[in-house]
Amino acid sequence: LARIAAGGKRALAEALAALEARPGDADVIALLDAAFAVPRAHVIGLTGPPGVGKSTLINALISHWRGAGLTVGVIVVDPSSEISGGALLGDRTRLTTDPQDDGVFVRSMATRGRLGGIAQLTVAATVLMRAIFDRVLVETVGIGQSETDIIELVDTTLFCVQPASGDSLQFMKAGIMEVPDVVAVNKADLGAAADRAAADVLAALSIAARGEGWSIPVHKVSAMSADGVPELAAVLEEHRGFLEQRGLLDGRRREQASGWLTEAIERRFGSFGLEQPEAQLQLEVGEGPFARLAEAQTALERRFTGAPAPAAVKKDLN
Ligand SMILES: Nc1nc2c(ncn2[C@@H]2O[C@H](COP(=O)(O)OP(=O)(O)O)[C@@H](O)[C@H]2O)c(=O)[nH]1
Ligand SMILES: [Mg+2]
Repeated sequence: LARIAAGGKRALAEALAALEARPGDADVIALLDAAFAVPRAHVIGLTGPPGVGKSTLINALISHWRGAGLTVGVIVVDPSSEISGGALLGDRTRLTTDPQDDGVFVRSMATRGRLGGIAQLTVAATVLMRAIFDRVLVETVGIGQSETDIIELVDTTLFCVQPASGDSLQFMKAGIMEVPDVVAVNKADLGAAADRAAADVLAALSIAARGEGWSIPVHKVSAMSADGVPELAAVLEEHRGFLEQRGLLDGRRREQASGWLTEAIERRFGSFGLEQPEAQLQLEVGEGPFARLAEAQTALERRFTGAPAPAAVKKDLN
């Protein structure tokens, strides 16, 4: 992990390639659990409909944070690969970062035809990058389920809306307003329309509070001119502070890890698999889910293929 952190873009790219190529290898699993144990970044998810300005906002946030000496990792989740083989997202290279700057790293990931839930590779990449950077941003392209799935992955969810699109109201009706921790009304340079959108969102939020004692801020920003970006960064920081002060951050991350375990087992072995004793997994404080998942999968495979488990594996599970 230290070698990857010190090795710049190339070392990280190689590590991510290993996660993708051989996710079941013992060294990969050990790396991920080691990374899970030393979270460094505040992980922020950006959601919102296509065209709202998420990528532009990410560029602006990167500049802001790099200017403050903070390192930034970005993961762009691209569910369009399910539909079109990846061609839908012609704009996904809109992120324009300096290739010489080792303090910023962008990686886009296809979700490859999986059904429901966050792809395991995205989980793994987030955990690894969380151990390395000061900030990690996860952008979804805002199609369907990925909007709400992102909450399983991040500390803070930032929902982006834009003026006069009708999107904000539609998303609120669909119940998405229970998801975000912070709302950004982008394209504030459009003037009065942005004020109206902000008022609409505030009105909707007043009837859909998320609870936990955090009232969701609605922040106007122009990603293009960077107006309001430092203030937005400060609001995001405040949410992280809130989670830490209330002792919610570790709990949120542990619940997420348990969720990944459950989801991975269910995806592979169905709900019947989840009911098996091998799948009853409680994570210790600070314990990563990756080795546990690999053990459980091995044990369940043995059960379902009828092969007797070797003594060593039995002992571990008891
Ligand atoms: N007027 C205005 N246009 C913006 C702003 N931010 C983004 N855009 C434009 O909105 C379009 C979509 O932006 P993009 O970042 O690709 O949106 P994404 O699909 O949510 O990632 C682009 O043409 C941007 O130039 C903004 O603050 N003001
Ligand atoms: Mg984009």
